Amino acid sequence: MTAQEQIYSVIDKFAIYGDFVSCKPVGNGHINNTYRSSFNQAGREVRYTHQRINKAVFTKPDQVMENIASVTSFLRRRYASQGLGDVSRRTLTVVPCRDGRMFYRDENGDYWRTYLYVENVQTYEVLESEALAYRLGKAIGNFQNSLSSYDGKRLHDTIPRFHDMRMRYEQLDAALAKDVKNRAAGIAAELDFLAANRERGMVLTDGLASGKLREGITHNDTKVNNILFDEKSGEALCVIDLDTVMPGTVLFDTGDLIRTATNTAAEDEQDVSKVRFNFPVFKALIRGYMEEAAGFLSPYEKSLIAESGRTITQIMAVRMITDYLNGDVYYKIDYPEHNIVRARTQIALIKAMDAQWNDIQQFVAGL
Ligand code: GN1
Ligand code: MG
Repeated sequence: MTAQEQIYSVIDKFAIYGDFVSCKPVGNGHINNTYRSSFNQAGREVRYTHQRINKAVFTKPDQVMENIASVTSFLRRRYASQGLGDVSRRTLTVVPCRDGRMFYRDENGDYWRTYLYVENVQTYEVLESEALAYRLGKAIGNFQNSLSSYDGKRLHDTIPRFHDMRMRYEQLDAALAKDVKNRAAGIAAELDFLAANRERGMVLTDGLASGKLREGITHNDTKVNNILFDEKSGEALCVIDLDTVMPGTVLFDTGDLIRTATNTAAEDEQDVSKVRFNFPVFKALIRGYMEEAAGFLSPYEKSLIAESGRTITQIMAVRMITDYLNGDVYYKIDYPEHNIVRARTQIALIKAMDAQWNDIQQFVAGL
């Protein structure tokens, strides 16, 4: 079987009508494999996104799909009831299998899913424009605000304690104790930095445990390149990559948004001198965010907005270094140093935030 025939045998399980034209791998996720297909439906081209779900990371793909279906159908109803147009471009649409299931399990035990492809959109790895940052902040604020009225059944914890800093540090400790690749000695400075910041990093985890932070719905991966911008209007339209929607504090998402939108460099920039905290972008981002989120955030949540950006950047550094020490078993890598390069950009970003910390806090407090 050729690669096209192989992929077609999977795609054919989904309730797609029309004639198959082509399919190719796309995307730059660290976890799943993504493809885009094109069909000829009665003379019109219709495109779809297909993904093979990483079963080492998502051990309960059926629960992942249940979460996604719950959230997307809630959002679709809400956007429609608000009279918003273009609803199928504002949230992902799951295309079920011909047998009605939301996923297909192939002969290797791999799980696949299909979405309508959202046309005429653009994504960004690095955000330079304040106008786009403002729209991005609004989109995530709106996403959180919309889901704050979610009334369906509680979502599954598909990756338990996903953003639990205590657990992530315990995983780092375990990786360090084994040091299977003898890499620890070469990254003493990074390990020292993480050790010095350990207690401070617990604020969101402890807040959830004590009830000072409310449990809501979290996307858990609101990095800039997971938001689709309309090609024409520039509106931040759709939040994609819903694999990790789970119960959690909304600040996980606010934090990941800050982490990725304010970094002047890519997550895996090798030249750390290019990593700076983009203050004008941060201001625009949080202005847009607060327009949507101010109404439902508690005073305590508001007080932790900037801290959430620092904390989520830190948890990424912890996870990337853990994977580096474990011999790169979790994230996809393109070269042996990839994980430590990613971690170094995170640490550089935290240092850049710290250099302007008072101004950052003052700006948020002043809103
Ligand atoms: C992974 O799905 P993807 O590749 O965008 C990771 C996120 C990290 C992100 C860092 C399930 O996301 O938690 O923030 O990489 N997803 C999972 O870029 O671990
Ligand atoms: Mg993801």
